[in-house]
Amino acid sequence: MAQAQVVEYLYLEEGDKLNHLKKVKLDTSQIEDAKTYAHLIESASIFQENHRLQRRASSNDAYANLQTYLKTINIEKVWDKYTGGLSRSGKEIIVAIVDDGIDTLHEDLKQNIYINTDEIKWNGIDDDGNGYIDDYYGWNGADSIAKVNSLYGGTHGTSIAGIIGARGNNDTGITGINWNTKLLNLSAFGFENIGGDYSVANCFEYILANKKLYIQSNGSKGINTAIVSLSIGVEDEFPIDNPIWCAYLDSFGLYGIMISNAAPNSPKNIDITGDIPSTCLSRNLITVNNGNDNIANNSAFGTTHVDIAADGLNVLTTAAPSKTSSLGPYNYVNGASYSSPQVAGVMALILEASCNAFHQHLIDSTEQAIELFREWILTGDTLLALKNYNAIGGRLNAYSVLLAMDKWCLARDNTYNTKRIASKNLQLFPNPAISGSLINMSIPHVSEAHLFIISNTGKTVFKGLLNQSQYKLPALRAGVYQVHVRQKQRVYHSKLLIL
Ligand SMILES: [Ca+2]
Ligand SMILES: [Ca+2]
Ligand SMILES: [Ca+2]
Repeated sequence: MAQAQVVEYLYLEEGDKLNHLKKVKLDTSQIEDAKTYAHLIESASIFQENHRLQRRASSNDAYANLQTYLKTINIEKVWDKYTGGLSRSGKEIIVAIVDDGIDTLHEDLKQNIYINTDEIKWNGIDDDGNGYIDDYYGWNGADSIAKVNSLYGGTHGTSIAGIIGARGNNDTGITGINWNTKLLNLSAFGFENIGGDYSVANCFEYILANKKLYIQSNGSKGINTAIVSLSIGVEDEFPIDNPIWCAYLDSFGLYGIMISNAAPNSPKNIDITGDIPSTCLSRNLITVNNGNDNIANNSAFGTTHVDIAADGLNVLTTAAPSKTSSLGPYNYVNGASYSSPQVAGVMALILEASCNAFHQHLIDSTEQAIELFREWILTGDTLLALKNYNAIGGRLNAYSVLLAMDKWCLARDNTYNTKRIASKNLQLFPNPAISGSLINMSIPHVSEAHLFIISNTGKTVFKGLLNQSQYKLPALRAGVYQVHVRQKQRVYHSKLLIL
């Protein structure tokens, strides 16, 4: 369920010069069939999103330079190419945070909170038919109700949410690893501010039931959770006494959902002492401890059940209303609870960046795709000082993850290396092309669509039925052309440069 979002577009009426650019705001939920949109596309010689300018590679958020942990994971080199948002096929990347709730009204989080727009809040009815009444902002698994945040809850969850996805480049506060993402708020603590296996199981069930519904309904219902962030658990326990946790994590694996989990904050070897969920054997589970150049004094460790470290010391992130500091609704926090969300955040960013071939792999060969994704995430910096503390003997490096993914995708998906264009649904490659050469296009549902190539003066220089995904271009003069694929009221557009 795509969330409605107002996007500003620029257009030029046919015959007008570039200095007559006009602006129009459209709700993305209406765009695919809005008459206004179709009309504009028909009559305009230029039509494109009014993209917000980005300062390359670093955000404009006031406190971003205080987020030293982001430098440690080498995130800026990833931001040169990807800052979070929709996947290549236009899907939202949803990260479920199972914790004590998120301050959904926080100035730097509210735009990135997942909203179930098919549900009407507080009318006592399950409007979207997913089995959960009024689940507009998420779900409270402790009290089995839709109201997620208690007066006391949300201090821990709000800090986690900011690391994964505080809004980036909005001139406000900090920046998340994902500038744009969707954070699903699930509380396992509820109004009593007490959590147990039962409340966790309810949150897990919410994720699973909605994922199943999403798949069964071909995306028209349910919630497509991709990543689960866990910074909660039960120390000194093994799977034999905790079948519920491990069964749910295994079930997530069947649907290609990855989990990032925080190791405990006590200096012990959990391979020996146990920990749930860290000792669950699910391959889609990655357990993270707290370390940078060295292991943190209070971090748990284990070369079998802990996979990788991330820096959880002095992590500046978003703060719940009861935890504000001199920086406003932001504060410094410490612990593996804040290491794990760095892995969850990188998982989401890499999933957003990854090629269509990987997303298909995740559907067709889920088990192998999970192994591959796991391998990418665990491509970290190895350090002698971390050697005996986790399985890779190292810490997270987001750029290394990107390179590992790049390598796989470049070898398998010839759409991967193409720059994404204004319409997220139509990819054209090669772009630029040479007049008369073959071009390929990748769009959803090509049946009964028409292809138009329009010059920069607004003249249609080619039109034809689009019944294949590869086309021989007509002879065209060098220049920039708009390529439209029109399907009933839907219009996908891209630009093409002919050399
Ligand atoms: Ca519902
Ligand atoms: Ca409702
Ligand atoms: Ca921000």
